[in-house]
Amino acid sequence: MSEIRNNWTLAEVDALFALPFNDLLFKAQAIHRQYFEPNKVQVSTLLSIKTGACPEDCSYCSQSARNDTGLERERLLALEEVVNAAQEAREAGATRFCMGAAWRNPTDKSLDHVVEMVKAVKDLGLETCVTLGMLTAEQTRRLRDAGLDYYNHNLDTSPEFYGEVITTRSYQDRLDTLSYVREAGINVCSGGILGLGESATDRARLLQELANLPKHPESVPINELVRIPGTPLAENEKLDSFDFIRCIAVARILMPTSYVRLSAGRTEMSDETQALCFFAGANSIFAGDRLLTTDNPAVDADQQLFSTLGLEREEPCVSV
Ligand code: SAM
Ligand code: DTB
Ligand code: SF4
Repeated sequence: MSEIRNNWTLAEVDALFALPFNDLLFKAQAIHRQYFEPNKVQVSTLLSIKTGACPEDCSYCSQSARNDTGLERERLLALEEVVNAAQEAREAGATRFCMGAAWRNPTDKSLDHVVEMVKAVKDLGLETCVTLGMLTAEQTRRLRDAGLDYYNHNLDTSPEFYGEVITTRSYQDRLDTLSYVREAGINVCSGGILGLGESATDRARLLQELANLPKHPESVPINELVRIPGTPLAENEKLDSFDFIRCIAVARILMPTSYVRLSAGRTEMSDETQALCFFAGANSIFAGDRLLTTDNPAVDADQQLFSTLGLEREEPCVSV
């Protein structure tokens, strides 16, 4: 078994990126097979439970109040709407339901509603995940007591490039929230976005930061930037597909037991690129026609791709 390490040096991560493509993918696939069934993919579905008018200035995001993206702001959804969407996701084969809110942080009152949502979605036999921005230690414990399985909070990019992307919340704020989630005993979901205009070193540093957390996140979403008109990054150049695939492979090697999720950006990826991502060790996706505010491949198209590649959805691990 390959060793689980939390002390990767940048030189080691750079050396992985410098491997010939075939050597890198072979290594990633070999490690993947030590810890996971090679043809199983975990499937999550997303729902935006509170959309738009976010006070943060994340330059990639359709939901920042600073970005004129034409997005309609919506209030927190009612419990019934959330349960209906979760039921649909379960019927479509998802095992985890992820609820996202465009908040800098939840108020204690809004958290009351989210707690109800978590309990109701869990009662359907789905795993639960929420992404609500920064949390206090006390709020994190409330979510744990509600039975929350995962909290998503991304590092997004390297600490060095971070200030070019977001100025209203610091890297340390993000690390603090992640440490509360870890301390509360909730599974950590944390990853980043590629294609923000970062350098190859920034990508290596992002993966190094994730892999050197005191414990690896159980879930590592790797997003390709969705270039949204009205955001400052709308005209960014599309990331080279091989650079994206290499990042998936390096994430797999650095964090052998984590689920690596091929996340946002799949509508712009060919089936062949996605197939190489799975070969490189990605073993989780978001399925469903929408991500939070943007499109995702149609469920039928994903089903077709799974069938072409002989991939199967992982079974739910929570019983109804
Ligand atoms: N407001 C909360 C927060 O930022 O923590 C939760 C929702 S936020 C939309 C969750 C994550 O989605 C972000 O951290 C970012 O990594 C990802 N994301 C947002 N917009 C994106 C885009 N245009 N392309 C790719 N990923 C994006
Ligand atoms: C994550 O890393 N990616 C998801 C989820 N965690 C919350 C969000 C992707 C959002 C893509 C842009 C949108 O749909 O607004
Ligand atoms: Fe707000 Fe999250 Fe979008 Fe940043 S990524 S603007 S915090 S919704």
